[in-house]
Amino acid sequence: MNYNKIAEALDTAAYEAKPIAQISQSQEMTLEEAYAIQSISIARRYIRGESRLGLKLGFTSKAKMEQMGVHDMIWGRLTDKMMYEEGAEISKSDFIHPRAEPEIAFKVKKLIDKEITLENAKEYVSAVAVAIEIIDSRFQNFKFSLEDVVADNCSSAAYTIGEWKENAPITDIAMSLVVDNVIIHKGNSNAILGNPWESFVAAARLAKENGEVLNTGDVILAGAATPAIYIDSGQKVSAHAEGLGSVFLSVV
Ligand code: OOG
Ligand code: MG
Repeated sequence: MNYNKIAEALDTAAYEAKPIAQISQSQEMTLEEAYAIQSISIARRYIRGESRLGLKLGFTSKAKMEQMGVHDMIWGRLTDKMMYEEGAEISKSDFIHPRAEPEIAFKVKKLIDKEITLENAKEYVSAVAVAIEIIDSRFQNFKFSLEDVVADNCSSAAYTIGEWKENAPITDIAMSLVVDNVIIHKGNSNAILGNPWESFVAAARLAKENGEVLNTGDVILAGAATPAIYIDSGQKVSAHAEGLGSVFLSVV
């Protein structure tokens, strides 16, 4: 398998907003190979000048696993180019078939260089916030195997984060995804691994296992609490989380 070639095809598909065929349709790929391809593809972004801002987890809720037919937690990288200011306009033509989902974001307080637990996780988080993640699979028809989506940096495309809150509770809070004032999906933060703090603990573990570091100021996206929805030009998309407030993007 030519890792470089596949990484380049995925990176170009994202850059040009043109979908490609699933890798798994033409060749076998292990999960390890998929993560290696993800690294190479993201390195191409770093070479273009993007910088890493943090990590995201995916398929941390049943709602998402069932929607996408994939059943294992995955992780990917977030870069500064993917970050949009709260309330920003995002241009649909920069994406292939973008979808939005409501998320919880963590801000890392200090370097994490060992495994952490549910009991001490809060010591490593300076603030939490509600967020919208825009996912945009680089594969045709948004269809993929677990290995495909891992190689594709877990469909990461864009995100925006609401006001950071230092001590807001995030367990068992209501969350929703709203388009033009219509509630599209409702959920609860505990849909994320039973408790969204588990997602932060998992991010620290996965980072350590994979030679990534969680640095002061990094952003961690916990994974969506509800299914995602396709978005379109002219829409105002917002995510809401009880006690954290809301955040929106305008699609143009
Ligand atoms: C993969 C990304 C999953 C989440 O929050 O579960 C994800 C996808 O659905 O395309 O970001
Ligand atoms: Mg997500």
